[in-house]
Amino acid sequence: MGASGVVFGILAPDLSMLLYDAISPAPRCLRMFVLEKGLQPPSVAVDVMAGENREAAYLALNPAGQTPALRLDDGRTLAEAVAIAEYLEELHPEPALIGRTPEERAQTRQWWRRVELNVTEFIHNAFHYAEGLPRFAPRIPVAPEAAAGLKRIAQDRLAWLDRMMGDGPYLCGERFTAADIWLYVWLDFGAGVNQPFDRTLPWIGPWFERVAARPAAAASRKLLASP
Ligand SMILES: N[C@@H](CCC(=O)N[C@@H](CS)C(=O)NCC(=O)O)C(=O)O
Repeated sequence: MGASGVVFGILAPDLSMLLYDAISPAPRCLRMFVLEKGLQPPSVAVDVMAGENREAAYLALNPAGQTPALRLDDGRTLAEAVAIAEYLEELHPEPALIGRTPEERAQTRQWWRRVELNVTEFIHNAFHYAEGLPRFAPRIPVAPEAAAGLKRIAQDRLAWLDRMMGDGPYLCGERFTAADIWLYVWLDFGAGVNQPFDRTLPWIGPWFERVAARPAAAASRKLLASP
């Protein structure tokens, strides 16, 4: 068990749904998603700063060693924030954050993938290879020489997204979706780790303030289990 011991009970025989949460952006995406849905899943905090997620107890649950993860009622564990969000939306369709129709869901996934594959993964990896290097070098392969280029491409692709946006308040027009959550959380994270985005971008700038004003945006800064 980790030095902090916050994953107490990680292997407990109780087979009910349990969210493994952490103070990091991927878990925060899922927290904001859960909060927007009005769900209150039981959760425990994993101390990723101390590397608790890389210890045997957590690896037994999620061999990828990353957060978030969701233990299901049958004892199996799901990882990847997007996959967990998709699962929760199927269990709790309302309010819809992915979509109510095949067309809505496809449109959300289109923007979600553009956001992840072009912007947020670049921010994430640039952090691993630069500001997060001391923490991540012992855990994952790192490429410090790539950091500056990744940061540049993330900002370039953000401007590319900006140019594609229409008149709607959100990425999917009038619908606030998971794609907005992911982009917001990662841009907010980037701003704090030497990856500020251009607030003068004509669509993204006002959009960011609009999403930041949602109660779930502020609430998602804290762990779900926080008092
Ligand atoms: N693609 C994964 C990324 C998960 C991930 O990288 N989680 C980070 C927090 S943002 C983590 O657990 N980092 C600690 C580590 O890798 O040791 C997802 O979206 O769930």
